[in-house]
Amino acid sequence: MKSIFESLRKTRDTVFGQIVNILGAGEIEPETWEDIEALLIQGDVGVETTLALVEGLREKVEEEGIYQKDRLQRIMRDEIRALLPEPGPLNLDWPLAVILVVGVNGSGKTTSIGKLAARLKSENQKVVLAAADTFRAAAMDQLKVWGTRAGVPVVTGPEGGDPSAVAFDAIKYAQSRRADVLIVDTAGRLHTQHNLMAELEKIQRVIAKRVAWSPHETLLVLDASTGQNGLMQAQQFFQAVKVSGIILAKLDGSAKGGMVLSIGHQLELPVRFVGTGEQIDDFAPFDPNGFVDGLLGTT
Ligand SMILES: Nc1nc2c(ncn2[C@@H]2O[C@H](COP(=O)(O)OP(=O)(O)O)[C@@H](O)[C@H]2O)c(=O)[nH]1
Ligand SMILES: [Mg+2]
Repeated sequence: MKSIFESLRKTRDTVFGQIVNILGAGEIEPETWEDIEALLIQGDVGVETTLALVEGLREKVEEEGIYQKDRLQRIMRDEIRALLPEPGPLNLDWPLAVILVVGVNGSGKTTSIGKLAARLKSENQKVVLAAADTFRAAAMDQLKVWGTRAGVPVVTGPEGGDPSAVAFDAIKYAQSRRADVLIVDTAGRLHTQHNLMAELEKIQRVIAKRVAWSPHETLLVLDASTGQNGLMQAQQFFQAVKVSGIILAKLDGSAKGGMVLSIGHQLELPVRFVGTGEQIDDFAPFDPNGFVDGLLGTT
């Protein structure tokens, strides 16, 4: 299992570690702020979040009468931490909790669902998966493979069939088996973006009609290697479904871990889990404190 600290190595080495270097000895000068700003933007923190962060730092520095650079590091840590919403537990305390998983093609939905299923199962939850990505038969097969790995049943439908019908069948199946959690996989690409969003809306509607207050969680999977582009994609999904949290896949090997700051600050969504590799246990609940330590190299 790859740790968060290890998965953040590239982000740390190329961006945040450089900031820590800037914050060496000497006095704070106007260039200090410019350098920090440039590195944050380069590190996929996003312009809006970068400006807010640097503004916050400058205010603190003024308030506390600090003029030495080496004192900035602690303030930086606190300011970054303050941008990240507390994840809290998943909203799963229902007779049957339904988790809808959305995201663009290749972002890591199916893999993350497999990992999440294994995790929930290890916590003694009875899990069922719904293969509502009927667009390609291979997508359903892939979920079946993950279902086998995780040891949980997968409900599928015919290729090209109605994904809402699969969700509907899976709900009936899960209820008859008295399952605790149903996780619904969805397509990330259809003939048009409009079709995709209409389909997701419909799945959401069908689920909501069958199970009270559901979907209880709608998790958007973002690929950590896409940085700020991933955030732009996220906005499109907001038009169709009510996203409650983010799964950040492929954090391992990405230098764009800084995007987590703008997920918190701009999207105002908690990151729930991070994917740190292709194995079933390369998956961890998001811990904001551990994440900030991983970014800055503080332990
Ligand atoms: N290194 C790494 N690869 C991942 C991770 N999550 C998914 N992948 C890979 O990303 C590719 C796309 O994943 P998939 O789950 O099929 O995406 P989907 O199209 O959104 O369902 C696959 O090759 C996965 O093995 C991760 O956390 N780390
Ligand atoms: Mg998939």
